Amino acid sequence: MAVLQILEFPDPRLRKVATPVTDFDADLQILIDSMFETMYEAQGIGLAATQINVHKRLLVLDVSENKDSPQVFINPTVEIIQPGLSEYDEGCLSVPGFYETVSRPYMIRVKALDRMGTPFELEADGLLATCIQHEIDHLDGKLFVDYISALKRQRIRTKLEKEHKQSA
Ligand code: QAP
Ligand code: CO
Repeated sequence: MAVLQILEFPDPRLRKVATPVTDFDADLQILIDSMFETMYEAQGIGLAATQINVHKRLLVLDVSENKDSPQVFINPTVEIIQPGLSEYDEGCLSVPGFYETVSRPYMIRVKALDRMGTPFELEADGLLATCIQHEIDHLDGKLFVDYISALKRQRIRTKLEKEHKQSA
C-alpha cells in the first residue's frame, strides 16, 4: 500500500474521461487499498481514481463519522429517483483550501461493481448522494468548481497556480 500523489486543479489530467474497469485482479486490489490510504491520510471523504492520475472508473469514499465505513464503487452509474436538489458546501482534495456551495439531485440510485466485480445497488441521499455524484464527476473529467461562477473559478485557479509555483 502507498500514499499516492493527488493531482490539483488546474492540472489538465483532471479533465480526462476514465474508461471502465475490466480486470478485477491483484493490481486492482492494491490500487483500491492505496486509494483508501491516500484518502484517509489526506482527511478526505471521497477520492476518484482520476485524482491520482489513474483513468479508470473507480472511486472510494467513507462519509462515516468514525471513518470506519469504506465503500468502493467500480463502473458506477446513477439514476435520479426523486425530484429535488440538495445544497452542500463542497470541497475537493484536488482543490485544497476551497469550499463552495453546489446543488445536486438529492436522491439517487447507484449501480456499481464491488472490488470483486460483483454488482450491487444502493439508494442514497444527503451527504452520501452528493459525494457519489462529486466523485463520478471526476471520472468524467468534471470538478465542483465547474458549477460555480467563472469569476470564483478563476480566483481559485490563480491562487492554486501561485501555490504550485512556490512549492516547485
Ligand atoms: C467530496 O471531498 C465532497 O480543501 C470529497 O484542505 C466534499 O474529501 C463531497 C479536503 C464535500 C461532498 C461534500 C478538502 C481535505 C477533502 C480540502 C473531500 C482540504 C482537505 C475533500
Ligand atoms: Co473531488
